[in-house]
Amino acid sequence: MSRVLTVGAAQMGPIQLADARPEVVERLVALLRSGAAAGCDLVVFPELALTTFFPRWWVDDLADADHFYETEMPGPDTRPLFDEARRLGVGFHLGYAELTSAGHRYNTAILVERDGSIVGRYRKVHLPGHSEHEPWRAFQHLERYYFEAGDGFAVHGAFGGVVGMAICNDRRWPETYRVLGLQGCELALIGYNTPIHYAPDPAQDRLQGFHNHLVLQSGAYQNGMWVVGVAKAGEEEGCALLGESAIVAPSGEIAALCTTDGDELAVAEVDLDLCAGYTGTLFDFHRYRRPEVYGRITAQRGPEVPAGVRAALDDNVESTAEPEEEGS
Ligand code: CDV
Repeated sequence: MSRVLTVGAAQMGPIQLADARPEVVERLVALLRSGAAAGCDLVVFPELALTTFFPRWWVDDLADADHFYETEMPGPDTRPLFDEARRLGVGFHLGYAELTSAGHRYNTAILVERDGSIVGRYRKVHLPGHSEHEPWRAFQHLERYYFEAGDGFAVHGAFGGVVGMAICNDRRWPETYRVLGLQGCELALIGYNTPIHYAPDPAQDRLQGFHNHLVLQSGAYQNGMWVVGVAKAGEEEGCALLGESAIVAPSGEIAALCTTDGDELAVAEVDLDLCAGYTGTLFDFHRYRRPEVYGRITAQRGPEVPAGVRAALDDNVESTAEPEEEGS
């Protein structure tokens, strides 16, 4: 059986506060149709693809933001996307804000097969930003206020292969790809909303595009998997979002790239059998990894410099200190 899929990275231009959900879904349906015309089996939409990136504003009462969340999937507004997917025989991946019946809030993505059935759901693990109002920022990044963290990375047997999901900031963490890779992931789908301005360290602003491709490409290569990174891009409510959505091969090479900041589809032929060229050789995890050597350290939350090394560093600080002047 052929394991070559045609995959579309369906980048979106900005979604403004005033844009109603049905209008946004119409844009998604239009991208899905473009995907069908290009022969796509799977179209990948960004993180929070149904709304503006609302964590950029503070609200005193979380309930005032309820309208940004989906309480069912599909719901009345999103059903046309599912219906069109089934009609066209094109699957999709969609990021959205989820509010559960128990009142939990997640930054979520789902994977939908070509028959319109949901085959997987993922809740973002690495939540960036802050949880308190920080008025000094040009705009907020309150994901830690609006969402609870998900609790794991899973893979799904879908589209004739092994498919995993991650969301935005997850893509910067090597653990994301490795945890997926250790479960045999061949195709990782990752939507993102990345402001070009990074308030805690603006020196990183000029590097946003470089860092984006750096992590997508290294994650793909070091784990022998295809990675599809898809942006919501452009000027959204005064905040410039990075585009440069890309489909990356297990070689680490970019196979398809978006070149605008608007709604745009970049398409690639994704041969899942290429993964084995890496996972069966250089990155044969079973043969070459040494989990018994790095297990204790990787379980730590942060750097814990061993006591002996800390003492040596402290000695070094003392020995390089300016000698005290005689007689002082
Ligand atoms: N939506 C995100 O997760 N954005 C982060 C920004 C805040 C750094 C990102 O990693 O792109």
